[in-house]
Amino acid sequence: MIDAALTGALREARHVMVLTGAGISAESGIPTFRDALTGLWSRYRAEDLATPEAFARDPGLVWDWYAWRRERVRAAQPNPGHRAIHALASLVPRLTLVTQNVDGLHQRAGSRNVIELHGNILRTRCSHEDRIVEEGPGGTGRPPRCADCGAFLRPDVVWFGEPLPAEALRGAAEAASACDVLLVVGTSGLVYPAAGLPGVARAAGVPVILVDPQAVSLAGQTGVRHLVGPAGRVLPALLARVWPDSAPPALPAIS
Ligand code: BJW
Repeated sequence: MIDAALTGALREARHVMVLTGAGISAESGIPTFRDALTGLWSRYRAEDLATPEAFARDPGLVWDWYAWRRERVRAAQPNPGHRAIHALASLVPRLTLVTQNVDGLHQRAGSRNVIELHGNILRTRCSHEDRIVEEGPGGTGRPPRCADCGAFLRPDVVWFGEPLPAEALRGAAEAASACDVLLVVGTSGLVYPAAGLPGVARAAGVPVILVDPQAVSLAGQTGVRHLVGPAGRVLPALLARVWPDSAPPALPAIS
């Protein structure tokens, strides 16, 4: 329920942090990872596809799987949840948007300075030199090779067992302890270190608002308000309730 305490906390916040996961893009047709029927990990094994060991064992398989996912991402469009978060940036003095997603849909909805904790599937980097490279029109092999050193190219994403980009993680942790409200949207909270960020906020006394259709483990914690439902419906409704006069006209009112 969106009550006065919740609307007041958001209306008075000078710095809002938003942490998103795969759920924010579900309504754009991008599968989540752990949803029981439709999640990627219900059909594929993470160990076979999203680890450095898997890439070393079968680089062609991993490359093809990411090429398939990249096409889905290219064909997808941002949804009302992404657009509500973009709108929120103009309604609060400061917004830090941190995402675990690799799909770039926040940026395509208009959000700027997005902190990407797990990289971006549309970028490619050299597996040897860790340098971002343009794949180039002639990039045929499975995977194509780096024009400079000949090593395989790989998607610029963070696999299990790999460190997150240090600056992104530092920025996210700083924002989690310094913000006035943390909005957590569409993440199961099972993958660390991103899953530790709400704990950083709670330890600093920051109120947490969770938007997720499921009762994920964060839902029952002290200081956490859970708005149950899909982000594409809940976030526009939340903005319309907190800023009835200034929310963009496209945002629906709630009863
Ligand atoms: C909706 C919705 C709608 C649905 N609206 N909501 C501490 C404890 C235990 C383990 C570890 C630990 N620290 C580190 C680890 C190991 C590991 C880890 O966390 N393992 C656990 C799984 C056990 N972490 C790592 O390995 C990380 N690296 C690391 O720690 O390095 C240390 C190191 C330091 C120095 C040197 C070397 C190493 C790396 C983690 C990388 C994660 N990578 C992936 C793949 C990215 C690339 C790709 O896309 O293929 O990232 S895995 C996958 O999970 C992806 C996601 O970003 C991440 C999180 O998933 P997310 O977003 O939460 O999705 P779901 O599906 O889980 O949840 C979706 C939610 O949406 C659900 O709640 C739904 O209900 C909801 N929903 N529809 C709103 N319409």
